[in-house]
Amino acid sequence: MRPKGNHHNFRIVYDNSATVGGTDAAQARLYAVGMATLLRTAPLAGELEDCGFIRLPGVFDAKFMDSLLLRAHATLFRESGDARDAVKSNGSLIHLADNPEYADVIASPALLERLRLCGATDPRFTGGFLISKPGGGPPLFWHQDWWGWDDDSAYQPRGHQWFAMIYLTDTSIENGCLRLIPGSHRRDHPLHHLDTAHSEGMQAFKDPSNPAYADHPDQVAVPVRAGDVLIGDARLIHGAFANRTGEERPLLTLWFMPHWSSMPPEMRALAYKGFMRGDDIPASAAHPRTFLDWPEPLKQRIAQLLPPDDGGVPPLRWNRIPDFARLQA
Ligand SMILES: O=C(O)CCC(=O)C(=O)O
Repeated sequence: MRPKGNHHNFRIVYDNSATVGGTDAAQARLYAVGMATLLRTAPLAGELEDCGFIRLPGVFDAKFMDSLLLRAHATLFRESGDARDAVKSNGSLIHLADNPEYADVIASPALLERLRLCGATDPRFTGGFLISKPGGGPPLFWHQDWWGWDDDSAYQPRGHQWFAMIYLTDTSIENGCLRLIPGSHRRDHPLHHLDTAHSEGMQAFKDPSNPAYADHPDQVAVPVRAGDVLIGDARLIHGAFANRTGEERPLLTLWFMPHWSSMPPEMRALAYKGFMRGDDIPASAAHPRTFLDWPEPLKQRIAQLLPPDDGGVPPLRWNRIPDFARLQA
């Protein structure tokens, strides 16, 4: 299957022959990508614009991945059961501003190089989370993460915010890999019209029968190997399968604005507000820590990626809901 609106030479393959465990996921198509794509820059940017995501294989080596996994298990050990229960659908939602031990991956030269290969002109880091689905954890609800839908540029091919997802173990449909709807960052899709995705009830998995947790015929499963990086457009509809194994499936999601200096100033102001934890994601403290609170030796490690406070411009309205009429049909 090729996503609609394909102007570029896609290297994406949906492997329909793969069988997957469990009846729920039996129809999921698997995503794979040709290695040759990595050798050419412009097609990567085009692929991201057209499809909404890219898998970059083998960015980090096994030793580094093992050290990240060790740190993630330690972070999860400190997280309370109640905090994890409150976001049962996500599995955990641990802000990295509270956990400076991930500074090296945020500022990793290998990651920065891949962002540039995907077309980033002036990438700035605005936040990140450890999202870990425990063994037996339910599916993650369908959602998109973009908050700047009030600006006209949100309806253009080029995305203003990307995720870099770094799964710390191999993933599969069995242990809760990512699933997504290719092209939904620009095209209207029925899943855009579901109830507010980031509500507390949705995060807590209050109503397991909500269609936001269910399989969808358009879904594509994106299993990865530990060390791969998934780059995606914040507007893309995505979720994750349930974890039907007994093991944690940890993920670091890092958020970047790839074109900071050419973003509309009002959008920069809102991105900066989010970076300062003025977003809509509940924090456990009244004044949550920010990356600017890190002591100098830690802050220095990520300094080149931090967004500047441009000041003086009122931010755009925080709006996670697209104007459906302006999405492509
Ligand atoms: O848990 C996952 O696999 C996906 C997490 C996610 O949707 C996100 O980080 O935005």
